[in-house]
Amino acid sequence: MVKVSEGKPEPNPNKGLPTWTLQDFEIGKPLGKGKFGKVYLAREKKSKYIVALKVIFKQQLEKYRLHHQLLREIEIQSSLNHPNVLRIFGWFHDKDHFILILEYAARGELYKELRKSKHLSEKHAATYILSLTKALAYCHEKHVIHRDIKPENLLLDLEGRLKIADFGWSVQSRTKRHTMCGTLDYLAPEMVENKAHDYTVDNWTLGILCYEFLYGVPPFETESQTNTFKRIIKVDLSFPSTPRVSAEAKDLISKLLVKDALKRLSLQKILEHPWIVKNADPSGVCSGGVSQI
Ligand code: AK3
Repeated sequence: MVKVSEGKPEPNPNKGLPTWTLQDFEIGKPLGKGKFGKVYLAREKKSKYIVALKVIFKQQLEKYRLHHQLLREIEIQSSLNHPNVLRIFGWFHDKDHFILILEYAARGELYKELRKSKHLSEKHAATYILSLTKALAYCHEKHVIHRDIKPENLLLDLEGRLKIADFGWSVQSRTKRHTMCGTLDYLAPEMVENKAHDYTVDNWTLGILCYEFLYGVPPFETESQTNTFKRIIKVDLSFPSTPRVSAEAKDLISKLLVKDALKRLSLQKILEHPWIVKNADPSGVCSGGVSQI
């Protein structure tokens, strides 16, 4: 992959390397619709290599002035190499589109699996949380904060291995950061209140996801943004009696959904947590079926 300098594309960013065009690919079925465009299954004609192509409308990028953000995503994601982080192989553009060449995740969005089965078994939930924790520990080591982890951005490969995707809102930073917007459900209190934040926002999100995997809904969901905001800043957390969830799982969630960012369980401590140790498959592979009930 090609490195892009932060914010400014080089006059010829591909310097001597082959530049891809849409003609190099056979385009297959659409895999999903995201912000700013569609994702297609595709095959590179010469190598027959299967990839996913995310086609982004330039007009949309310009409207929201997000060019620099897309280039930052490409730079950050191409510097990451981890089994639980979706690879970006390259990018190109034509008159109207930016196209990202991505690793294909054959089993698609975890979100769909969660909606289909309502909630996951403790085994599967713990395995996904373990994979996510490992991926985030790797990202944080490289000073990358994802900041937009939610079920829609979690993909599954053919074997059911979790892949974090879409680093569009990520930052590479050693210091505290401000800003951003979007759906509130997965955001830490310091982010919804627009305060300075650091990599511990991703730890909060792990608590949210762990809850959602086990109960099927995020913990602070309400009918309105205002009320979700209020519940997040109060950390208004409760555990329904159904589905039945183990005390150890609730213990982990309670230690992640902590208002004081410094007191949230560290990623290392998550790896050692009894619920993870007891339930997670260290290989990270989740087979076809989902709920145990
Ligand atoms: C299987 N699906 C950033 C901006 C604007 C692979 C867009 C499968 C899939 C698949 C992005 C993305 C993505 C990965 C997942 C694509 F910065 N990286 S999307 C659904 N099923 N296999 N990929 N989906 C910005 F300007 F704001 C617009 C982006 N970035 O969309 N990145």
